[in-house]
Amino acid sequence: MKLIGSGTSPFVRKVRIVLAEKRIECRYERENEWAADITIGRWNPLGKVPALLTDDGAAIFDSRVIVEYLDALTPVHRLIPPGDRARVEVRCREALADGLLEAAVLARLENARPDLAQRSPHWIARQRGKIDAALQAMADGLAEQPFCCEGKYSLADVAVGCSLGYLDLRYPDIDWRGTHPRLARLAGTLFARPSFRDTAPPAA
Ligand SMILES: N[C@@H](CCC(=O)N[C@@H](CS)C(=O)NCC(=O)O)C(=O)O
Repeated sequence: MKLIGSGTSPFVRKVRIVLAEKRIECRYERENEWAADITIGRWNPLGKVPALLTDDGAAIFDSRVIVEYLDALTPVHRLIPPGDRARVEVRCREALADGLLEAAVLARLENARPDLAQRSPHWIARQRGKIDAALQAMADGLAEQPFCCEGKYSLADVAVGCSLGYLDLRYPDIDWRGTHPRLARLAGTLFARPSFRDTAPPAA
């Protein structure tokens, strides 16, 4: 198998962490999703990383589909629980963390417009509001548990950890550790895991 991704994409990081946790061998090919000569469109018509190429030639894209595929590939360290209710809870927490990331990426792109007059403060504030709301919901959901769902490490923790790691990388001004000590505690545990350490994005 081959994973195509970039070193700073939090969605790629989520897949790499799942690969590591499940001890699945996979080649990793770096692609800059913003480069002019990008080839990812061959595998994902949306032109986004990550994409996973399987040994039988299939291309799987969207990190949520890829991690589901990987989790089912081997029973080693299941990250998505089998029961309907627990599975939906884990996937919903993952969707929340991914949604935070989508808002963070949109606000960052808006802020990066070279012409200041083209930047929409309203749009940026709207996305920042989603980031704040997602952080609050993550902290509320965590409460005093050691991990996001049923006190057990799961895909929800992988996704939440990736979203918090991305805020550290791109939004150092957001003091989520100060405002949400519960998330800080969770991140302390997650960021110490080898799977997180080995996939840490390069410093901004
Ligand atoms: N829902 C997708 C999101 C993937 C995504 O947005 N990837 C970004 C990098 S963080 C990308 O490739 N952007 C390039 C573009 O939008 O053209 C997933 O979970 O895989």
